[in-house]
Amino acid sequence: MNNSDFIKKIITDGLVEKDVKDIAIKISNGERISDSEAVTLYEKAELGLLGMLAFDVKQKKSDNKVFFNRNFHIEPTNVCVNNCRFCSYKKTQGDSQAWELSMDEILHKVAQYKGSKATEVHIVGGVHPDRDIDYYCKLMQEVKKIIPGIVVKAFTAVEIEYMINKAGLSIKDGLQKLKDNGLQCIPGGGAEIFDEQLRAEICPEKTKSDVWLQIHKTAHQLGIETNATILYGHKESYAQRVDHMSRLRKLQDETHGFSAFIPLKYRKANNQMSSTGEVSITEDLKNYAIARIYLDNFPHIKAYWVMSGLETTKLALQYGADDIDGTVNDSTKIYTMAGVTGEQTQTVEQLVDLIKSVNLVPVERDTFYNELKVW
Ligand code: V47
Ligand code: SF4
Repeated sequence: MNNSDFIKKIITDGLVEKDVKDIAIKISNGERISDSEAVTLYEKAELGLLGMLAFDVKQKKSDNKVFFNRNFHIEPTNVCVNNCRFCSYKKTQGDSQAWELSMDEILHKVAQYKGSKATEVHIVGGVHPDRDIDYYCKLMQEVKKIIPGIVVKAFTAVEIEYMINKAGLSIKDGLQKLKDNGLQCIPGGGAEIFDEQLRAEICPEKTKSDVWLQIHKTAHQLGIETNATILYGHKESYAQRVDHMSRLRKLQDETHGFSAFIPLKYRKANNQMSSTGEVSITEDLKNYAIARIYLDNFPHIKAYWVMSGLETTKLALQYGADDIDGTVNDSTKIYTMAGVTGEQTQTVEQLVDLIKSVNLVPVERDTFYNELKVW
């Protein structure tokens, strides 16, 4: 009896409600579930069952493998023209916690990784009012001069929209210009929650949902792979989480340009939505599992260890995630400023041990999921 048959037997013999049972059988047969079925899973399915189903889906996609890479972040500035209510990171110019690194300061940070085995630099920050597309093009060129082989994964759709508009370019021409100057992959930030009404409440100034999707669609058409995120665990309903994933699943059917989906749990410290609180770890696991099941056309689900912490990351690997991001090297402040405590850097050996501790196989990858080494 294979895994899926075993799960089907448990579902059929066990005390699972009829509607959940029907959806579970569909999943173990490899069929796509509908939006309303995903909402039913959120509302009624038992966590253990979701874990079994999601792990089976993950195994069919990536076998026993769990991916990670050697990366570091550069955050040029936390000065931002927007004012997202959940953001603990943004500061106004002149604030004691604001930083605006000069080109030289950024390049000095990059130079520290020359000769290291890092394969990716992840550059994101606030939307600075005085910086433009030419500044960022020059930055990417200079980074490549220092470490020619490094992959530049940079700028959320929010930063990209601002620099392209400022330059008076179309999305296509702006992205082409960024690509010509070194942009190879776009991270998944800025997606937050696509529901227009809730988005207007929690991040009214930010790139609108259809523009975020249009930027990623155009990137895919130009051959730039991207990621997608969801910010969950604040004021959103289950239907709004599913609506968010539904828009991503539709776009992915068209372009196949997304590599990974990254659920980001809302963290409450030092921002304007603190009274909302944070959801539990069981809610995190449920969310990883349903994302893995629902987004059947996404190759990878990432449990970003910097955000979720090492213990929850281990659990997430049993609930459908197959990627944990990279070494990071204490180079991002987004989460510490939002109250995440714990490790901010992991050696390759520590990431390998984390994955092995849940009996899965660590695979070091590059940005595009080419396998570099099975550990
Ligand atoms: O878009 C901001 C989130 C994102 C908070 O593509 C918060 O591989 C929780 O997108 N609580 C940026 N989340 C980070 C991001 C990312 C990170 C790692 C890897 C990749 C990738 C992408 O951080 C923002 C926003 O959704 N965020 N504030 C907060 N208080
Ligand atoms: Fe600016 Fe990003 Fe913070 Fe929003 S989440 S205020 S866009 S830095």
